[in-house]
Amino acid sequence: MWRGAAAVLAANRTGASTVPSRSLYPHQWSWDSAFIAIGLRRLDPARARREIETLFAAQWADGRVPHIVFNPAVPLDAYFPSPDFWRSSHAPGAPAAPETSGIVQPPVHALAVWLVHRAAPREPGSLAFLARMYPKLVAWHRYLSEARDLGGAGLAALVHPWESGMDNSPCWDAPLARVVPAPRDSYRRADLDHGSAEDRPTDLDYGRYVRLAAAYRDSGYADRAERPDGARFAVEDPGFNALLIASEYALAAIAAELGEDPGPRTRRARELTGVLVERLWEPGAGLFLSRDLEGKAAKPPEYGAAGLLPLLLPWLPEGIAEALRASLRGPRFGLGTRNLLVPSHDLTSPAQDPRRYWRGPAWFNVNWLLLRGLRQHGDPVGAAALRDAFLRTAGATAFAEYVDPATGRGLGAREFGWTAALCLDLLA
Ligand code: 9WN
Repeated sequence: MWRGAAAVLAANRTGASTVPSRSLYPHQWSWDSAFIAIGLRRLDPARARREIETLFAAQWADGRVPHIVFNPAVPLDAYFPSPDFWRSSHAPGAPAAPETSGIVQPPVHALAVWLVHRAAPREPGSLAFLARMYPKLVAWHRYLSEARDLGGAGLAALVHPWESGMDNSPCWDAPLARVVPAPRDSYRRADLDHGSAEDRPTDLDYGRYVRLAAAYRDSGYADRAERPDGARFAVEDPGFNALLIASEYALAAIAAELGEDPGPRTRRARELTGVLVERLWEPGAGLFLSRDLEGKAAKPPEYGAAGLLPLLLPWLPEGIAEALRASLRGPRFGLGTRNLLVPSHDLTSPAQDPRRYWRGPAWFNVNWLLLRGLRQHGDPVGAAALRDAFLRTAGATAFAEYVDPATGRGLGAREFGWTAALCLDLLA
């Protein structure tokens, strides 16, 4: 299995970075590269460092880290939306090269940087890597905490479903229902050249993704610009913000390693945890819920696996970690009863679909994060069982992009980057 996973990362390597999938995703993706680096640190720490530094070489002047860094050698029609859609090199503050998208993805990077360093702390180059990354990570977190504080309480808001990394989660159905889809003949879905239409988001979803991304682009990627009716989306996502907080703790550890005072970053992480709980915790459900900043809360609410991710945090107010662990095993997620792995969406929701992308299948990065959460909160037995199911399922599906959570049947792409990388991490 180790050799198989390493072979996937070798095959997906393109120059200084790694693609999620040769067929479906032939460029560099932001949170994919963070997870890929977490696995690569077990194999080749220098390559893990390079993976992250290549991504941050495309950071914008305002601190944002784009969700895609395009490889100029890949034909434009291999992936949609392509660089000619985003037109980043004409956008204020974006690098002149390479071309990138203008939206972001979950900020798992500081955590990845810290874990990469911890794997080989005495290796020549590792401390210098930390020192180079620290100000870039600080700028990235500042962008999220200032420009993206659209709700005014301190959490980062998302302006596009792709930013959650969980594109077509039912959590976005209500906020997306207000978005007027772009005409179907105004773009070409390259994803359907490689993926099966039943496993991917629908045409209606895509029309809305295109509308939102085009309106954001046309505003010059300005987060507070007025956008037309039918082209607005702003949500606070518990998964994205939990990763921001986990990364704040990692920044504190990096600061200490560099001889700086970690206090302000630790305080910020705890303060943000308080805001997360105050704004998004649903005690009745034992889960965190996303908040729609443009309209009323969906009724009934939709519970996604993102609402479990705060389990990753080292400090939570009393009772919350226990409630999250109970939710993992309860009727909504069925871990250890109905399911081998944690599904991406609530099993009791009518919107649940065990094969369609982020509406039910299990994803390996989410399961890896929850496994860390179980370890963190005193459940080594649960974590060991999840690790076992993770490795067996990834191995049996040729490192699938996602799987049916009950049967483990592989779905989406195979030889998927973060699936292979996170196997290496769990095997090490
Ligand atoms: C849009 C690359 C990315 C992941 C996301 C996943 C999917 C892209 C797409 O693939 O999104 O960013 O084209 O569907 O949803 O989490 O980072 O693997």
